[in-house]
Amino acid sequence: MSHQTPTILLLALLVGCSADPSGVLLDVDSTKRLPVETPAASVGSEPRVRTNDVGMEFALVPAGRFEMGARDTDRFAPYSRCEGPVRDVEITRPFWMGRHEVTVGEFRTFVRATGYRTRAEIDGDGCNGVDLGTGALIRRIDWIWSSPPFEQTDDHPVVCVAWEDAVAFCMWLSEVEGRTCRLPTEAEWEYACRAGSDTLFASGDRVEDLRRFGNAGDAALLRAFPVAEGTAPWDDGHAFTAPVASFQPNEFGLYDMHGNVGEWCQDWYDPLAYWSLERRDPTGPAEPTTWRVVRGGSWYNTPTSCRSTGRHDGIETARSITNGFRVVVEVGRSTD
Ligand SMILES: [Ca+2]
Ligand SMILES: [Ca+2]
Repeated sequence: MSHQTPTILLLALLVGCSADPSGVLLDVDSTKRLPVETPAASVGSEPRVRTNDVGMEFALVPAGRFEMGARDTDRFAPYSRCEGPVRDVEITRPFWMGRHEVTVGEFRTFVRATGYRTRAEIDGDGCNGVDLGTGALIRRIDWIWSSPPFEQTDDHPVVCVAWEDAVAFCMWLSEVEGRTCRLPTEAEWEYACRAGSDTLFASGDRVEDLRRFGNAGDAALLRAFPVAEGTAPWDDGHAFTAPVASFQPNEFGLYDMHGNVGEWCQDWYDPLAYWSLERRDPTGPAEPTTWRVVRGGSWYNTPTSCRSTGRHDGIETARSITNGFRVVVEVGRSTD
């Protein structure tokens, strides 16, 4: 039997750059816009994809340059002070990226193969979320990756996984793949999300265009969660997580970079990270901070929070019903 424990942990995770009223589930922050430089190859052409031995699909993201972050002139600038200054960033090597977030089914394969227990299970106190009736931030011990507070099939993105759980998955997959698998750097993530775009979303600057590309907080969420704020003025039919790849992919063939679940990245989070960002293949702050980067927003967030430049943060051991991850597979000289 589960019991509920009101907690202030989620609020304690709020840092720096937020202002999105519904962006508070795990950590938080938000908004802005920016410009980018398109990588020559692959934009506008058919994405190159592959499926690995455990059925995970990857798309090849080409090397290239882009402008990372949001400009001061961005209309969401008041919400995006941690998203600048804009940096000219070069991704010098192509990489394979999961076409979608890691699913419940894929995570189950990992657990069955290794006997792995997530941080939520080891700690025995479950996962962070909200009481859908009152909007109160709560944690329940029975909320773990295999039993979140909403229905999920194996095609849904896994949630209630901490950063360290995501890293453990990547380490296992590295052995399965025989090559380095890891979380994306924050720069790789934004570059892949933009897929050559320089707009608020890969779909353009209009918030309404996000409807085709991502599962954000919308009328469906509002029906299930009447106290939700800032929801999108449309109904995408998914109050909580949606099966991965339910929406359109971007130009790199990647699904759900905007919304569905927020995605853990490799980097430490620092609201001022861009002031000292390396130009080539940046990996974020050199010194540990308290948080790791989370990107893309989720089913619980407003469209604003799902922008290409939106940055969120979470403690490594924190787990939320809004957060999951996707995997990068490194390539060498060959892209096979
Ligand atoms: Ca939705
Ligand atoms: Ca996502």
